[in-house]
Amino acid sequence: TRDSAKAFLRRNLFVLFTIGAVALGIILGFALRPHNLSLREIKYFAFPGELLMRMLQMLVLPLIVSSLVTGISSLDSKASGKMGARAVVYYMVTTLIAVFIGIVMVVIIRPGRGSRDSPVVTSKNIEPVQATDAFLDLIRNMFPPNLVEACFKQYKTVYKKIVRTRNVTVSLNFTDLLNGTESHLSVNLSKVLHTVQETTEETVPVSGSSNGVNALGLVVFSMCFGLVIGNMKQQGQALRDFFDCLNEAIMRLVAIIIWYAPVGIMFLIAGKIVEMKDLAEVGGQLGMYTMSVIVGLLIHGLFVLPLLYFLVTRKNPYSFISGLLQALITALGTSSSSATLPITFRCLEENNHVDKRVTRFVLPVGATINMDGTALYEAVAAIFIAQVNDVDLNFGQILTISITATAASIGAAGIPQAGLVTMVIVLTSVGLPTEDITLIIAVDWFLDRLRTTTNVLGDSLGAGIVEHLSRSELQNQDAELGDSVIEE
Ligand code: DAS
Repeated sequence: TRDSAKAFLRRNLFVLFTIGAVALGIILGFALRPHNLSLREIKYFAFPGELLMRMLQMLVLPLIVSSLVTGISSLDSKASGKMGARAVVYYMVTTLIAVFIGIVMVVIIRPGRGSRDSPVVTSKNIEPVQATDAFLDLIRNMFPPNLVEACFKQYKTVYKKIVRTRNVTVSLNFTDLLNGTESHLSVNLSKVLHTVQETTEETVPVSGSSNGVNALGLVVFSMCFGLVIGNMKQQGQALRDFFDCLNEAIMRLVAIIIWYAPVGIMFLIAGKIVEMKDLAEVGGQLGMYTMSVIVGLLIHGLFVLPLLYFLVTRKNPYSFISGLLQALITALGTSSSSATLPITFRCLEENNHVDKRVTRFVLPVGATINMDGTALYEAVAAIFIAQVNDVDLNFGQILTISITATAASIGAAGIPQAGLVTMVIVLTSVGLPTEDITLIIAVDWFLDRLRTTTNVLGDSLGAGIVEHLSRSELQNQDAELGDSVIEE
């Protein structure tokens, strides 16, 4: 009992310590705002947070490879095939539910309403990219070399069109819902998009594609490699031991970094709060849009996913979620599900005791292609932009948005604001003006954190569900292992 009390304290004391760090980060951020620090000063101030991101990113690629290779090679191909199928079905079902929730929210709340006069864009000589081209382009680029690069290329094409029509100034006249006053938002597009491009360029290398390898391609390679050495029986034993040891070593590094995480998260949050625009600038429509996304994510993350977990496992989902708090807070702080992956592993294996053969297989794949929060967000944002442009979407277009939002979430890398980049696909698929992404940028840094947390929650509950559904295969494997040990 002394050990269990110690473990309980270490786990919960630590989570409380991290929650305290988040609160401190928020206080520190608001305390520093009046000092109007320059971007450069903010970068230096938030460096301890950047340090945490880089430490975690350093682990992501070796962790994905070692856990997938070890996980798959330790299962016979029949078991891993069944487990993989269960994981993919779970990913698709939960992502489509998330998109559906998003669409219901944005249609009911209608944040984009009230733009009495349709937006007046002074010069809109930007022909929308044909929806079919964008969609076919997306399918063609779905797999390596790299969907993120493909979206970025797409994004750049659109961006060049906009910049070519230099100094396009979008002036939107709409009633500010909260204050009921006439609002007028005019923004010099090329300048803002340039900033967005810089930000995106800055974040895209972070996805582990900095050394030219992209996470999605790596997942596919590691799964194939794991299957092959898993079938090499004795001959592949040395490699299996190597990757098993590599995985163990990475997890020990995580155990060290996790003690620094609260400090890093504190500075990440404080830095973002210092940098964010004045909330007063966030017009009424944007406030309603933000609320639509938040309510949608809460419904999906706190009701739908836990209900699904309960229906399948008959266990209390909230005690399972209480073991994930450290990972959820890290996702909130880093807004990167890839960077959070090492901590997600640790929470599931140490706190929730999920079988390593399941986590090593399901988590790296989930963190790369299962993003419920992002899918929900892309659907809400696209329909919000349609509402602001007084475009009435028909059923076919809403269906297209559902499909492209799902595809865009699969393609989004687990890096900060990846969802903003892949949003281009969804907007072009229904011919909506992609430059209107600038309308939602002001709140994206905040919504990104919430949707990333939902992504991590979806992956983690998925691991619990897949483990429950695969318990017979796992028990058979244990029995076989047991027999082989007795034979030896
Ligand atoms: N930040 C992404 C992630 O890490 C999600 C997104 O940008 O939509 O999951």
